[in-house]
Amino acid sequence: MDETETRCGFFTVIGAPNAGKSTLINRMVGEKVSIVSPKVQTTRTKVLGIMIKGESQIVFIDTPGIFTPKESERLGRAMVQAAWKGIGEGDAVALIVDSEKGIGRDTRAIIAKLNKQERSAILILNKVDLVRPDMLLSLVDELNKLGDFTEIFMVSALTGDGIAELVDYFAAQSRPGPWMFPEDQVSDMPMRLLAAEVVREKLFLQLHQELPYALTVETVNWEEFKNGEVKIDAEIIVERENQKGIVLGKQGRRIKSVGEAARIELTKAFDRKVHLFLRVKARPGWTNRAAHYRAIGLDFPV
Ligand SMILES: Nc1nc2c(ncn2[C@@H]2O[C@H](COP(=O)(O)OP(=O)(O)OP(=O)(O)O)[C@@H](O)[C@H]2O)c(=O)[nH]1
Ligand SMILES: [Mg+2]
Repeated sequence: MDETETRCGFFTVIGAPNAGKSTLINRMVGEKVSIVSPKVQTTRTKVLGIMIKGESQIVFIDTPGIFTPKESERLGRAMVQAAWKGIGEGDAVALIVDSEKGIGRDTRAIIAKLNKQERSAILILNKVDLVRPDMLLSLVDELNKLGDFTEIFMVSALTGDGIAELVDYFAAQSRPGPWMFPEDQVSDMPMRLLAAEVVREKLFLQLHQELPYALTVETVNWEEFKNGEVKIDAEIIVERENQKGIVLGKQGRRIKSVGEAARIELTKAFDRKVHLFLRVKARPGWTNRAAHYRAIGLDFPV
């Protein structure tokens, strides 16, 4: 496309944990670029989702959910810091609110901080499939009293309701200028990191209580064969020896099931046969080691 006609916009998507930020971006981009789970704090780092609409290239910056981490929670602090940093990188901010959950403590704190920074935002009420319309209207009233919203949308990232209008809006808000990414690019995530993220998603889906938060996943080896197949070795790093058994499961059934689900998804994502090998390692205090933060694109120290 002729550069004089193109437009480009960067939009940072923020919100409380579990509001549906990643689901929404995946839905708009039309491909899974960011992992999703029913648990809070699934996204740990900034992830780009990129799409073309007409002459506009729209870049969404997915961010970790913003909450108030304890002083001792270093990973949590790094995640929240990455989210606020993401805000500085976009042309505009879109605040996602879970309309079923309403205005919780986290959303309230986010709006307060936006106000302090004198930053207006686009408000997106998500999960409208779960609430009655009259509830939505009172939620909008309440939110309008708290913050400065330039535009309000009501959508369901799950069903796709309201998404087309939202994408049109982002396209129209994009500014004249060259596209910043190749036309077919949907994400900025390197394949090695994507492999680790998909494994982590399956662990989030299959493990419970504190364990998902005690682990990280790293791709340690990536080998491509002449026939196009790829062999990926990934390590699941937990904090304590006694957590290894839970990740492995009885007779290794849990890790087998995680590996199988991840392999199926990666085969689709990479469009080639994937051989995935998972190992579990205990590394006490990994949340205090810089290398594990850099591996997923987080700053350290925080
Ligand atoms: N019913 C319904 N569920 C949704 C909708 N959007 C997202 N969800 C669900 O909400 C949960 C959280 O979705 P995510 O996309 O991981 O949320 P997130 O805001 O990225 O969460 P963090 O990365 O942890 O901050 C998942 O179980 C989604 O399936 C929606 O519009 N309707
Ligand atoms: Mg997310």
